[in-house]
Amino acid sequence: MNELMIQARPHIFNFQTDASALIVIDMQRDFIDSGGFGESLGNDVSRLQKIIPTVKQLISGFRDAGITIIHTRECHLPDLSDCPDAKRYRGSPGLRIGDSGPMGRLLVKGEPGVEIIPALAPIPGEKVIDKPGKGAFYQTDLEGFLQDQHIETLFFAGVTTEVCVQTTMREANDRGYFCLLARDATESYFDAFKQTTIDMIEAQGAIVGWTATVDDILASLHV
Ligand code: TIU
Repeated sequence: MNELMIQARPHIFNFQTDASALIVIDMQRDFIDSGGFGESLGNDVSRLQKIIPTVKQLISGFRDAGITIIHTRECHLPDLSDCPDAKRYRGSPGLRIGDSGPMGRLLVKGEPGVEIIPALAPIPGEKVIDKPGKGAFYQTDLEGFLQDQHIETLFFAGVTTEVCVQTTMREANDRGYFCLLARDATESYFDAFKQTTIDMIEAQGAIVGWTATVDDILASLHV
């Protein structure tokens, strides 16, 4: 497979499609729709809805190019045995993880709020990783899956930029993966946090990884 090239920041990013995967982080109703976990924390969830079209475009392009796609969902077992008190009793949200809201129990596996939004739903064959942490490597089979598939390069999209996306990207970077964040396919509840996260990732010669626009990523794939 030929090496492809993206006009990325802070400099050009090279990758091979057969050694790459796209990880779409937590595009779940609980973060994006009204009445879920994100809103219970006091956030304006409509902010995250802006990126749905670009994430969709990115997923379609990767599907067309035959590149591995992985979706993650932040969620817990119904008995909350994988949700430490330090997470559940953080702050003073309107509803806590495990409490019942309009989309079922917040961040509990099997409940409607945990589902990925219909516009970005996985298709058969795409891996879905349920994760109890902010990072997708913590207490999941992600690392083994990537090793089995001989993946070296990870593309990232999803929410929120500075929480689950950045945590997962840092975990991946430490494990030796080349990481690129699609800057217009990620969003935060806070403008400044999104921008600062992108700046941090790119700084010091791509200390955590590279960033690029969805158009530039897809241009490299000729899709
Ligand atoms: N998926 C993810 O980022 N989980 C969060 O809790 N994010 C917040 O910004 N709260």
